[in-house]
Amino acid sequence: MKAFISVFPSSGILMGCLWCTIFCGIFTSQIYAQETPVDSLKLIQLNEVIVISAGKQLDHQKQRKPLSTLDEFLESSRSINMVKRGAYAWEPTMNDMASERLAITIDGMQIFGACTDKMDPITSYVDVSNLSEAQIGSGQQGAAFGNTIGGGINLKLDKSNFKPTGWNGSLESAFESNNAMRVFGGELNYSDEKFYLNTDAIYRKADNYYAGGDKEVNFSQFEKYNFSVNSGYKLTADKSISATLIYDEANDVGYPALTMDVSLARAVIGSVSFNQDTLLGNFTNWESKVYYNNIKHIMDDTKRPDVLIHMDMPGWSETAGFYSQLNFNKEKNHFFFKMDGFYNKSYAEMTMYPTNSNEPLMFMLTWPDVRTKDVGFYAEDHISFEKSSLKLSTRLAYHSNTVADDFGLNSLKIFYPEMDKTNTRFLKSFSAQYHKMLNDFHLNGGLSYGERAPSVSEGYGFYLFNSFDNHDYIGDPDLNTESSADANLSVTYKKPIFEITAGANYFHIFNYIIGVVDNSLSTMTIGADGVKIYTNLDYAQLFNASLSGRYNISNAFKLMSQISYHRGIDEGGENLPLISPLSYRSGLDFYKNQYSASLSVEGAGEQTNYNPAYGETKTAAYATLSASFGKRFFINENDLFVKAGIENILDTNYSSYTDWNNIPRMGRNFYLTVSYSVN
Ligand SMILES: [Cu+2]
Repeated sequence: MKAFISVFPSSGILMGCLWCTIFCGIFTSQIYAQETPVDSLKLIQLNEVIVISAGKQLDHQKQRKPLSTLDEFLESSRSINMVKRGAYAWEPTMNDMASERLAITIDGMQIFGACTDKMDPITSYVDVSNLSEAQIGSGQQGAAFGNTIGGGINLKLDKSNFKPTGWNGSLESAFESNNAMRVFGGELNYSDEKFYLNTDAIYRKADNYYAGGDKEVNFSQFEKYNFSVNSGYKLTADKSISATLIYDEANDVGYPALTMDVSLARAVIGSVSFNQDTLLGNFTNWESKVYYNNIKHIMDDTKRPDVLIHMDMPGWSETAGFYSQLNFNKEKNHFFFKMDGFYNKSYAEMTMYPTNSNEPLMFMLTWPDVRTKDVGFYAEDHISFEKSSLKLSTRLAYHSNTVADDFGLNSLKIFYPEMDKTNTRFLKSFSAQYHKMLNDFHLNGGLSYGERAPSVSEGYGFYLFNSFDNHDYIGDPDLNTESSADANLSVTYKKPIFEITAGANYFHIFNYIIGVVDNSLSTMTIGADGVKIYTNLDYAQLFNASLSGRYNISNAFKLMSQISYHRGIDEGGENLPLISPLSYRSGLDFYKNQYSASLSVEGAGEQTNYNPAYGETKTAAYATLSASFGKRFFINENDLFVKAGIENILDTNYSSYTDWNNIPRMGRNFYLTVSYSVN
C-alpha cells in the first residue's frame, strides 16, 4: 500500500490514505464489477456496471430492493454518491465531483436538466423500468460519453434486441412504510428475430418521510410517472432500425432542503437508430443514432409558509444530437471510434411578485437562452498482449456557447461589458490505462488529461440563489477551460472464493471553477448573505482511495465490504465542499433454493474536513443497519417474486455530508415488493 502511494506527489492529502490499510468490506448485490464490458461499448474498459433491469426475475433475486428508485440503485454503487435535496431527484457525484464535472448520458444521448438550482439531474428523468444497467467510467475512462473531469455514467435502456422470446410481461408493485410510497409498474414485450416491441410504465407516489425519532420532514413528498416504448425492426440479416420514446413527468415534488418545490418536471426523450453488423468488411457493430429531448421544469413556492416575495421560476432545456460509432479489430488492436454532437438550448426565467401589488414586477433571465454546440470525436485502441493490456484513448471536441437572448446578453453586460455573444473552445482528452496480470494479482494503472467547458450556470447564470451557502451566484462568460491531470492505480488479489482490491486516484485540476465572494455586489434574494461569482482557482487537488473485498463463505453465503477515503483541497490548502469523510459498508448475502436474504451496514466517520465558507457544517459519524428477505414461487409457468426488508432498523436520526443543509435522512422503513411475470 505504501509503495504505491509514493507514486503520487507527496502532499499532506495523501496521509489519510493509510486509513485504508484498515480493512473493512462492502456488500451490494447489484454490483457486478466487470472488466469486460457490454455491447457496442465492448472495448471501453468500465470501472463498474450496475445491473438494474426491473422486471427480470433472476436479477430481482440478487437485488436487495428491486423496485427502489434509480437514485437508490446508483447510490449502492462503489463509485457514486448522491447529493440529496429531499427524497427525489438526487444528484450523482463521482470522485467527489458533481454534474458539471461528469458526463451523464441516457443510452448515449446528451440530456441537460432545466433547473438553475440543480433540482433535476438527468437521472431523475428515467426510472428503473426503462433501464438495463448503468455503465460507469472513472475520470477520462468516461470520456466516451462526453467531455468530463470526474467520470462518465451511461444509463443503458432495456431492450429485447431480437431475442426470440415471444410475448412476455410482468406486473410489479411495492409499498414503503416510512413515506407511504406506492409503486405500480408493468411491462409488456414482444420479441422475435425480425421485430421487437418493449413497453413499460411505472408510477410512484410518496408522502412526507419521517427521519429517525419519528420526525416528519415537511415538503418531502413526490409523485412521478414514466412510460416508455422501444422497438426494433430487421431490414436484412445484418441491418436494423430501432426507435425509443420515453415520457417522464413528476408533479408536486417537495425539496425540504430548498426554499422552493417543483410543480412540474417533464421530459420527452426520443431517438431513432440504424445498426449494421459490419461496414466495408473490416468494421463491426456500426451504430448511428439521432435524438431529441425536451425538458420543462416549473418551480413552485405557493405551498410554503412565510414567503416574502412570491417567485415564478420556469426553465426549459432542449437538446438535439447524434452519434455514430463502430469497432475495428486488427490483430492485437481493438479500436473503437465514435463521432458525436449535440445542440442544446437552455432558458430559465424568474419573475418576482412584490407583496405590495402597486410595486412593479421584477423579471430576470437566469439562463439567457444559451445555445451550446458540441461536436466531438472519440477514439480508443485496446491493445492486448500476453497477460497484459494497454488502452489508449482520446476525445477531441469543438464546443461553443452563444447567448441568443438580447435582454439576457445586456443583463450580463452590466458585469462584463466586453463580453462576446459567442465563446468557442477546443476541448481535449488523452488517457493511457495499463493492466497487468501477475499470477493472482491484477495491476491497473493509468495517467490521463481532460478538459471541460463551464456549465451554463457557471458561464451565464444570473443571480442563482444557492441555499447551501446562502449566496446569489453570477456566472462569468470569460471563464477559462477547466482541465485535469489525473493518475490512478489499483491492485487486486483474486482467488475463486476471495478477492481484495486496493485502489486510489489523484486529480490535479487546473482552473478549478467555484463561486468566490464579491463584496462589491449586492444581493437580489432577500436574506442572502452575499454574491459569489464563478471563478477559476489556479488549481485544486482531489484524492480518493478505497479498499474493497469479497469472500464467498459458502455457496449460499457471500460477504462483501468496502471502505473509502476522500480528500479535496483548493490552491490555498482550504477544504473543498461536498467531499466525503471516511465511509464504509459491509454486507452478508444469502441465496439458496429460491430464498434470498441480506444483512448490511453502511456508515461514515465524522466529517472533519468541511468548509464553512461554502455553507458546510461538521456532519457527525453515523451507521445504519438494513436487512431483506425474498422468496421466488413458481405458479404454473409463471414467476411470483416477493421481497421484504427493513432499512435503518435502529431508526437512527442522521444526515451525511451529501445532505443539502443537513436535511435528516429517512428513519426506519419497511418495504414490500411483489412482482409477477408471465413468460
Ligand atoms: Cu428547480
